[in-house]
Amino acid sequence: MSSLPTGIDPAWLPDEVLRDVGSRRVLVRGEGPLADTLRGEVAYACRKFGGAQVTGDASHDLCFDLAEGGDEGPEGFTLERRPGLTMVTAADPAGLLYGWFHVVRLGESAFTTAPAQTHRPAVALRMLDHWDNVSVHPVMGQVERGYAGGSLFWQDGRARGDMARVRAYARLLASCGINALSVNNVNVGPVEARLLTDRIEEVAALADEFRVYGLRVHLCVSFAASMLLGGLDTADPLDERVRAWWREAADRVYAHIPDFGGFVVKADSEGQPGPFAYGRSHADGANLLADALAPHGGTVHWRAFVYNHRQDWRDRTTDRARAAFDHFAPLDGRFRDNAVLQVKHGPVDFQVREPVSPVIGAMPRTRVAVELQVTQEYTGQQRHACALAPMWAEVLGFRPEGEQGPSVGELAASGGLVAVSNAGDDPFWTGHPLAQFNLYAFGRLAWQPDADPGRLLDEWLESTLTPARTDDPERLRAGVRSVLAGSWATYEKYTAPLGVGFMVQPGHHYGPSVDGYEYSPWGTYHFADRDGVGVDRTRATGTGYTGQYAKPWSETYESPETCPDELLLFFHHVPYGHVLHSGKTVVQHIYDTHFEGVEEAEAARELWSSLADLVPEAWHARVAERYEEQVRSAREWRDQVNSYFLRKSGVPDRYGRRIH
Ligand code: BDP
Repeated sequence: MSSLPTGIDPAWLPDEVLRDVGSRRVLVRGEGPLADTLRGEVAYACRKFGGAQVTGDASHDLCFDLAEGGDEGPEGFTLERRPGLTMVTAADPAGLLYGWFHVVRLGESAFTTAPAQTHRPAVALRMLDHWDNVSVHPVMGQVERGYAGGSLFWQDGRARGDMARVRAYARLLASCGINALSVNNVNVGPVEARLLTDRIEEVAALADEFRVYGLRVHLCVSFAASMLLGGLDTADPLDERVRAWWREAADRVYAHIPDFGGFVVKADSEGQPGPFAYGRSHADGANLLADALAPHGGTVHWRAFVYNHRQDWRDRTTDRARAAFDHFAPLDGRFRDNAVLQVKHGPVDFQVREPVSPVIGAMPRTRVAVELQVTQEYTGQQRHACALAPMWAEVLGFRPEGEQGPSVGELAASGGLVAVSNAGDDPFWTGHPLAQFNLYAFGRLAWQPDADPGRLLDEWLESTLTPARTDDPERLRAGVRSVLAGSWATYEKYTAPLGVGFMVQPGHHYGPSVDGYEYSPWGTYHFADRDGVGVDRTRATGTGYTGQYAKPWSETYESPETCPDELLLFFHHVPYGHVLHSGKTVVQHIYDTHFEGVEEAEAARELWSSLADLVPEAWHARVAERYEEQVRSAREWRDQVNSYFLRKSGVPDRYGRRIH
């Protein structure tokens, strides 16, 4: 029986939330590692709160049982109440384990008022990518774009010896529905490349911890592995020696990890090797690895984040936003069944506001996974509170073909929902304690893409800071909702305006630098001049990017009249005096939102400080410290962005506020 990790740091699922289930008599039926994990959960909760785990015919008031013929599907479960008995049934033990976490979330109502209900994940693959390096990178640190300390998996150049923390992480992830993860960086360094071959045992040790909570482990591999590790002189996907090398590599991996999930590949992107070097397509590249994995039931996740990062900024016809579609849409139908194209949700790079990537709707004959960024690279780096669930809910609800077509959440069911994790070995897991909500919400949205972000926030709050056990539950609830629910909108207000993106410090991407990337080759421009700002991506006069969308979006975005305000500068270069649908001019909107954003951040800081009596001290202090930095940084953004546009445009603020 697996034992539960105890005494590990604050996150959702503190012991306290086990009280309602831990005081019952609980029966678990079913065999195998996941059923054992469930028994371990039950035993732990009952030990803490005076209940009992019973066997055989002994009387009980909570029962987990396998049942055939239900409509839960794999991983789903049904909960029913009969007089004196709450029953959870599922087709497999994974469903029972998810059912357990659901009962924990319901708490007492699972035994009193909860109606009969069936839950099944809408998306089969719900995955986290970790951009963790085994060794510490001189510039990026150990976790690329990580803001929560070092890696949870790798320590002192090896897989961690003490796996208690890894096990606790597996538990947290399972409790919010995540069932897969990759354990190393997509930018595969020479040390990390060897995880595929002579260091596979370290990956196997991690897989052992995750397996018992129903998570399959994946590995990022270098497309050039046949050269780097295999001593071949080529990585050409059509070369028979290369194909044989990958087959053997996959065979070895599965000999160590029978339920290995598959490979994740970043190729021909930001310096990573790829099939272009051999004149081959990305379908050829992906299929090479898919074929090696196929006999074992593995999947290759091939990333669509392919673009030229050495652009000539003076050439306004090159458009980074176009790149993924230009590369991949023509390849639709050419990928193997066990190849998944993993597409970032926006066309550029995880900005605070982007349109949905046109690739997602353009590949009907390809399995597509949608990639989100839980780690807050461009959204405040876990120093700013920025709850991203509302953004993701918008993305997942977007319908690329208009109202009659499927949503992004529905399209992602073919390949999965994937996100870059924000967790590390920080005591609060995510650096900013409130950033835990992003991790939690991602898992829950991957399970149910149309879940309401507000409900998820409440769920997370109830199972983390347990307001019901405090002196003033309503004040705590209202306070946390108020600081988090609108925090993405607040962040957007004081950073890059109207969808234009970037304006961040180059390299580390924290804090403002309006022209930071303006004259660099990365393809992330705002084109502000004395007359106006924004990127003309229209078919009529710009880069033609709007033409990558199906109707109605191709038309909606083409015209500044119909383009939504929040994306105006993503699609159009407009004069500062252009009047938005809101009735404001672009430049006045910039001034107003930047003042408002700072005021909102200041108000959130004050509100948080008023919750000191209701939140554990260490938690409260850590968040308070982050708010100091958020307010400082928000003011810096406001001052730089506003003064930049005042100087460029020469248009004064209509309210005469001081602009530095
Ligand atoms: C960008 C990050 C970079 C990642 C890249 C990726 O700045 O560190 O390697 O995405 O997704 O956002 O591959």
